[in-house]
Amino acid sequence: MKALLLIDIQNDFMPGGSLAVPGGDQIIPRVSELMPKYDLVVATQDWHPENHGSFANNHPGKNVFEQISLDGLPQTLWPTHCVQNTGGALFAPGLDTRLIQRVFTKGMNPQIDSYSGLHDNGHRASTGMGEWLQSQGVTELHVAGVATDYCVKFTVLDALTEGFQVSLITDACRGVNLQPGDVERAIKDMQAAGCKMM
Ligand code: VGL
Ligand code: ZN
Repeated sequence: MKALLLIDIQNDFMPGGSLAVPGGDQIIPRVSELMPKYDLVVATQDWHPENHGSFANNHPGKNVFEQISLDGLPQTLWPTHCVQNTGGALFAPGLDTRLIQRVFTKGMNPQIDSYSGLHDNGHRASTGMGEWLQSQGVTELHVAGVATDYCVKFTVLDALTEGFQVSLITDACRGVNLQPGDVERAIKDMQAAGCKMM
């Protein structure tokens, strides 16, 4: 079985949000057109506590987009975003959440970030998504969302490792591009790992 996997389509990643992904809102019409075509639609939601270690604000003297070490792992510092139970963490308006069967939250542990929807960045804990998809008989994933160069990429790589067939719906994804070319490099990395582009 095939499922549509929507990554972090949340207000803070849309234009005007605290960690806006350029053109992030442009994927909504495309995603909305696709959702009814799938028997199973699953979404991830970045869901951080206020004291999360990925927020520059929680590291006095450090700036946004600086690199630090967080509990032994390299970590990019981000603007405060997707704080649990705030408007920025809500799914973007226009996304028909009634068509989403399951939501997997990630990034709750203040000591570690979780770009992938399947595991945290240190592969220390599972979100349960891979196991749940397998229990539903899902073998194939079509992925859309933000950001192509972070959460989309690491979700795709983990899903491939766990044995899913994965395709990226490229016109339904947008990236941050902190460095020019990051999105293109992310797409190459995903392709090299076995992801198809559609
Ligand atoms: C994301 C940075 C920090 C993403 C989430 O959804 O790609 N990026 N948290
Ligand atoms: Zn985050």
